[in-house]
Amino acid sequence: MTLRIGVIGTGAIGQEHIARLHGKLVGSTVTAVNDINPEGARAAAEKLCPGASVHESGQALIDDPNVDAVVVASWGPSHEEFVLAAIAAGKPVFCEKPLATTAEACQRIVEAEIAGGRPLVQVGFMRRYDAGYRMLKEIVASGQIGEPLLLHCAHRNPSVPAHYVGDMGITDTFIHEIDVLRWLVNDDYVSAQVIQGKRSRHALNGLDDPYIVVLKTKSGVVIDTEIFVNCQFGYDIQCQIVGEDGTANLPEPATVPMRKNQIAGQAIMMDWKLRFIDSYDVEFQDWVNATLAGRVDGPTAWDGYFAAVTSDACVEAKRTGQIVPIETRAKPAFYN
Ligand code: NAD
Ligand code: ISE
Repeated sequence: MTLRIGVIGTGAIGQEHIARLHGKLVGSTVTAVNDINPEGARAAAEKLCPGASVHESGQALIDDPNVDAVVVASWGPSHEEFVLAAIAAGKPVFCEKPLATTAEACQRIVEAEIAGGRPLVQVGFMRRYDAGYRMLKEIVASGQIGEPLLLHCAHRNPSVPAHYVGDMGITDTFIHEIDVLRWLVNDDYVSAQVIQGKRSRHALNGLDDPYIVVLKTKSGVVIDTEIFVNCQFGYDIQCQIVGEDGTANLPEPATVPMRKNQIAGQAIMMDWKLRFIDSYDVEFQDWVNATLAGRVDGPTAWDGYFAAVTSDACVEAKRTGQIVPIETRAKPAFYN
């Protein structure tokens, strides 16, 4: 059986996902697309999934009888509307991160999914599917480095586009660490603190850049993460776990060591699309397989809600300079 998918949002990641869902992966095809920029949607369909319907609205795409499941890859503020509409139509929906831009909006999605009575929502936290993070998780779980005590992480982008403003360093960038680090150490967060760095001259649009976020978990693990989205030199993701008996680092992506022009070294990637390309493929193949089997196996709406509560606390901590508690509702049995 083939899963017929409609994709809302045909920008950077929408096009990446269309290409993998229409031709690269097994068991899926893209039958419909939509974007608020209709020209962009038409061009993406022609190039990547010829013959797919180009709908004038996200709702029309969701209502299309030739769409079995929906992928939401539009801007964050539009996610809630489309995920709720897919739930109302009883269609499985994969939503790119963030699930929604506030914890209240994520809570509405959680409540709608529970009221519908069956799991339908998966959130695009693809780092859980990355081979490097999976190896790190296995090392933690095996006890080889003892209990994790501290984590030192960094999320660096060479630069960001003009529409990247305000607290997107947390809501759009750090949200990846918020999800994957909690999954890695199998613990939830209890507090957040943000320490501003000296502002880079490359930080435009009034952006604060760089800064450090410190999260503390229930069991006492302290996690510091540098967010630096104008670092210039590359797309650089770091994660070191300090355990009772040793340390473990996220492996660097495999690139060829070279010696040239008096330098011995390895190239650093510049583009997030390439850094996690394999994990997107694994993530979507897993989603297609589970959806065809009537399940959600990946990060759930509850994970999206938890990330949003944490992200809200980080934004508050950044604004106030205080240590802000992270308090969520009790996890519904539906997500156990
Ligand atoms: P983008 O700006 O390149 O593309 C977004 C597209 O959505 C644009 O074409 C825009 O016209 C369209 N759009 C916006 N609002 C819409 C609406 N109401 N209805 C229909 N179309 C709408 O952005 P992007 O980099 O592709 O990011 C899209 C989403 O994917 C964001 O939520 C972002 O956080 C997420 N993202 C995830 C990853 C990841 O690694 N998982 C990487 C990049 C982006
Ligand atoms: C982007 O949306 C992503 O998800 C990238 O992984 C992240 O590095 C970047 O900062 C975000 O804007």
